Amino acid sequence: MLTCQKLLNKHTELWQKATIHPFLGQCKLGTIQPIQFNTWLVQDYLFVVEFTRLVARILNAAPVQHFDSILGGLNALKDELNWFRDKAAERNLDLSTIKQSTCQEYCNFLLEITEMSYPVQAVGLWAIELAYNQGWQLPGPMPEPYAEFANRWGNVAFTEYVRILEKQADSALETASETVEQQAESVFIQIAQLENSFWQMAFTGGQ
Ligand code: HMH
Repeated sequence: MLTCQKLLNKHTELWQKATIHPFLGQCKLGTIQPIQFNTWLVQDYLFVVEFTRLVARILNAAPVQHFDSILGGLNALKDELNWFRDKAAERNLDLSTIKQSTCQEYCNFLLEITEMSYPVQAVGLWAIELAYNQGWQLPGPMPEPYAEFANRWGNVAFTEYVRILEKQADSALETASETVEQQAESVFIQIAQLENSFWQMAFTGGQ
Protein backbone atom coordinates (compact mmCIF):
# COMPACT_ATOMS: atom_id res chain seq x y z
CA MET A 1 0.00 0.00 0.00
CA LEU A 2 1.30 3.46 -0.89
CA THR A 3 1.69 6.10 1.83
CA CYS A 4 2.94 9.67 1.86
CA GLN A 5 5.97 8.59 3.89
CA LYS A 6 6.88 6.00 1.25
CA LEU A 7 6.86 8.72 -1.41
CA LEU A 8 9.23 10.85 0.69
CA ASN A 9 11.54 7.88 1.30
CA LYS A 10 11.62 6.89 -2.35
CA HIS A 11 12.25 10.37 -3.74
CA THR A 12 14.53 11.88 -1.11
CA GLU A 13 16.81 13.73 -3.48
CA LEU A 14 13.97 15.20 -5.52
CA TRP A 15 12.22 16.30 -2.35
CA GLN A 16 15.37 17.97 -1.05
CA LYS A 17 15.52 20.01 -4.24
CA ALA A 18 11.93 21.09 -3.62
CA THR A 19 12.56 22.21 -0.05
CA ILE A 20 16.21 23.27 0.15
CA HIS A 21 17.12 26.05 -2.25
CA PRO A 22 19.51 29.05 -2.42
CA PHE A 23 16.45 31.34 -2.39
CA LEU A 24 15.57 30.15 1.12
CA GLY A 25 19.23 30.01 2.16
CA GLN A 26 19.66 33.65 1.18
CA CYS A 27 16.49 34.65 3.05
CA LYS A 28 17.96 32.97 6.11
CA LEU A 29 21.24 34.91 5.65
CA GLY A 30 19.37 38.13 4.90
CA THR A 31 21.31 38.47 1.65
CA ILE A 32 18.48 37.87 -0.82
CA GLN A 33 18.16 40.79 -3.26
CA PRO A 34 14.87 42.68 -2.84
CA ILE A 35 14.11 42.31 -6.58
CA GLN A 36 14.42 38.54 -6.25
CA PHE A 37 12.33 38.38 -3.11
CA ASN A 38 9.68 40.60 -4.67
CA THR A 39 9.58 38.44 -7.80
CA TRP A 40 8.87 35.43 -5.64
CA LEU A 41 6.26 37.33 -3.59
CA VAL A 42 4.21 38.50 -6.57
CA GLN A 43 4.37 35.15 -8.36
CA ASP A 44 3.47 33.27 -5.18
CA TYR A 45 0.41 35.50 -4.70
CA LEU A 46 -0.69 34.63 -8.24
CA PHE A 47 -0.06 30.95 -7.47
CA VAL A 48 -2.04 31.07 -4.20
CA VAL A 49 -5.07 32.51 -6.02
CA GLU A 50 -5.14 29.40 -8.22
CA PHE A 51 -4.20 27.14 -5.31
CA THR A 52 -7.26 28.43 -3.40
CA ARG A 53 -9.41 27.37 -6.35
CA LEU A 54 -7.74 23.94 -6.25
CA VAL A 55 -8.55 23.50 -2.55
CA ALA A 56 -12.17 24.49 -3.24
CA ARG A 57 -12.36 21.79 -5.92
CA ILE A 58 -10.76 19.25 -3.58
CA LEU A 59 -13.47 20.02 -0.99
CA ASN A 60 -15.97 19.10 -3.69
CA ALA A 61 -14.35 15.64 -4.08
CA ALA A 62 -13.58 14.95 -0.40
CA PRO A 63 -15.47 12.68 2.01
CA VAL A 64 -17.33 14.65 4.68
CA GLN A 65 -14.85 13.42 7.35
CA HIS A 66 -12.18 15.54 5.64
CA PHE A 67 -14.26 18.74 5.52
CA ASP A 68 -12.96 20.22 8.81
CA SER A 69 -9.35 20.38 7.71
CA ILE A 70 -10.08 21.47 4.15
CA LEU A 71 -12.48 24.21 5.27
CA GLY A 72 -9.86 25.27 7.83
CA GLY A 73 -7.34 25.39 5.01
CA LEU A 74 -9.64 27.57 2.92
CA ASN A 75 -10.12 29.93 5.86
CA ALA A 76 -6.35 30.19 6.29
CA LEU A 77 -6.06 30.93 2.57
CA LYS A 78 -8.50 33.83 2.95
CA ASP A 79 -6.14 35.36 5.53
CA GLU A 80 -3.11 34.49 3.42
CA LEU A 81 -4.44 36.25 0.29
CA ASN A 82 -5.18 39.39 2.31
CA TRP A 83 -1.75 39.19 3.93
CA PHE A 84 -0.09 38.90 0.50
CA ARG A 85 -1.96 42.06 -0.59
CA ASP A 86 -0.69 43.88 2.53
CA LYS A 87 2.91 42.74 1.94
CA ALA A 88 2.74 43.76 -1.72
CA ALA A 89 1.35 47.20 -0.78
CA GLU A 90 4.17 47.74 1.75
CA ARG A 91 6.65 47.01 -1.01
CA ASN A 92 4.80 48.95 -3.70
CA LEU A 93 4.38 45.84 -5.83
CA ASP A 94 1.81 45.51 -8.57
CA LEU A 95 -0.06 42.21 -8.15
CA SER A 96 -1.99 42.52 -11.40
CA THR A 97 0.95 41.36 -13.45
CA ILE A 98 1.34 38.32 -15.69
CA LYS A 99 2.41 34.92 -14.51
CA GLN A 100 5.91 33.86 -15.42
CA SER A 101 6.18 30.59 -17.31
CA THR A 102 6.98 28.40 -14.27
CA CYS A 103 4.10 29.87 -12.28
CA GLN A 104 1.77 29.38 -15.25
CA GLU A 105 2.94 25.81 -15.68
CA TYR A 106 2.32 25.05 -12.00
CA CYS A 107 -1.16 26.62 -12.16
CA ASN A 108 -1.99 24.54 -15.23
CA PHE A 109 -0.85 21.47 -13.34
CA LEU A 110 -3.24 22.31 -10.47
CA LEU A 111 -6.09 22.03 -12.96
CA GLU A 112 -4.86 18.62 -14.09
CA ILE A 113 -4.81 17.32 -10.51
CA THR A 114 -8.53 17.89 -10.05
CA GLU A 115 -9.32 15.74 -13.06
CA MET A 116 -7.89 12.79 -11.12
CA SER A 117 -9.45 10.78 -8.30
CA TYR A 118 -9.64 12.00 -4.71
CA PRO A 119 -6.64 10.01 -3.37
CA VAL A 120 -4.43 11.69 -5.99
CA GLN A 121 -5.84 15.12 -5.11
CA ALA A 122 -5.27 14.47 -1.39
CA VAL A 123 -1.63 13.50 -2.02
CA GLY A 124 -1.17 16.60 -4.17
CA LEU A 125 -2.61 18.93 -1.53
CA TRP A 126 -0.39 17.39 1.16
CA ALA A 127 2.76 17.62 -0.99
CA ILE A 128 2.16 21.26 -1.96
CA GLU A 129 1.67 22.31 1.67
CA LEU A 130 4.54 20.16 2.97
CA ALA A 131 6.94 21.74 0.48
CA TYR A 132 6.34 25.19 1.96
CA ASN A 133 6.16 23.97 5.55
CA GLN A 134 9.55 22.28 5.32
CA GLY A 135 11.06 24.80 2.94
CA TRP A 136 10.48 27.74 5.31
CA GLN A 137 11.08 25.75 8.50
CA LEU A 138 14.30 23.84 7.75
CA PRO A 139 16.65 26.87 7.60
CA GLY A 140 15.70 27.83 11.19
CA PRO A 141 14.85 31.37 12.40
CA MET A 142 15.20 34.05 9.71
CA PRO A 143 16.08 37.74 10.17
CA GLU A 144 13.54 40.50 9.49
CA PRO A 145 11.81 41.11 7.16
CA TYR A 146 11.85 37.41 6.29
CA ALA A 147 10.98 36.04 9.75
CA GLU A 148 7.33 36.82 9.09
CA PHE A 149 7.39 34.84 5.86
CA ALA A 150 9.22 31.89 7.41
CA ASN A 151 6.74 31.85 10.26
CA ARG A 152 3.69 31.88 8.01
CA TRP A 153 4.48 28.44 6.61
CA GLY A 154 6.94 27.17 9.20
CA ASN A 155 4.81 27.62 12.34
CA VAL A 156 3.77 24.61 14.44
CA ALA A 157 0.06 24.95 13.69
CA PHE A 158 0.83 24.75 9.97
CA THR A 159 3.02 21.69 10.60
CA GLU A 160 0.06 20.11 12.40
CA TYR A 161 -2.26 20.97 9.48
CA VAL A 162 0.16 19.27 7.08
CA ARG A 163 0.17 16.16 9.34
CA ILE A 164 -3.60 15.98 9.13
CA LEU A 165 -3.43 16.30 5.34
CA GLU A 166 -0.94 13.42 5.33
CA LYS A 167 -3.27 11.22 7.42
CA GLN A 168 -6.16 12.03 5.12
CA ALA A 169 -4.14 11.26 2.00
CA ASP A 170 -2.95 7.98 3.55
CA SER A 171 -6.48 6.94 4.41
CA ALA A 172 -7.68 7.82 0.89
CA LEU A 173 -4.82 5.71 -0.53
CA GLU A 174 -5.83 2.65 1.52
CA THR A 175 -8.42 1.57 -1.04
CA ALA A 176 -6.67 2.97 -4.13
CA SER A 177 -5.94 0.78 -7.15
CA GLU A 178 -2.44 0.36 -8.50
CA THR A 179 -3.23 2.81 -11.31
CA VAL A 180 -4.30 5.44 -8.80
CA GLU A 181 -1.14 4.77 -6.75
CA GLN A 182 0.94 5.37 -9.85
CA GLN A 183 -0.91 8.60 -10.58
CA ALA A 184 -0.33 9.75 -7.00
CA GLU A 185 3.39 9.04 -7.30
CA SER A 186 3.60 10.88 -10.60
CA VAL A 187 1.79 13.90 -9.12
CA PHE A 188 4.17 13.89 -6.14
CA ILE A 189 7.20 13.86 -8.46
CA GLN A 190 5.84 16.66 -10.62
CA ILE A 191 5.06 18.80 -7.56
CA ALA A 192 8.62 18.33 -6.27
CA GLN A 193 10.01 19.46 -9.63
CA LEU A 194 7.64 22.41 -9.90
CA GLU A 195 8.47 23.55 -6.36
CA ASN A 196 12.17 23.57 -7.23
CA SER A 197 11.51 25.56 -10.42
CA PHE A 198 9.33 27.97 -8.47
CA TRP A 199 12.19 28.93 -6.11
CA GLN A 200 14.49 29.17 -9.10
CA MET A 201 12.11 31.60 -10.81
CA ALA A 202 13.19 34.34 -8.39
CA PHE A 203 16.69 34.17 -9.90
CA THR A 204 16.05 33.40 -13.54
CA GLY A 205 12.78 35.18 -14.18
CA GLY A 206 11.24 31.80 -14.94
CA GLN A 207 11.95 31.98 -18.63
C1 HMH B 1 4.77 27.55 -4.93
N1 HMH B 1 3.92 26.08 -3.19
C2 HMH B 1 4.03 27.32 -3.67
N2 HMH B 1 3.47 28.36 -3.04
C3 HMH B 1 2.78 28.18 -1.89
N3 HMH B 1 2.24 29.25 -1.26
C4 HMH B 1 2.65 26.87 -1.36
C5 HMH B 1 3.25 25.84 -2.06
C6 HMH B 1 1.94 26.54 -0.07
O1 HMH B 1 0.88 27.31 0.24
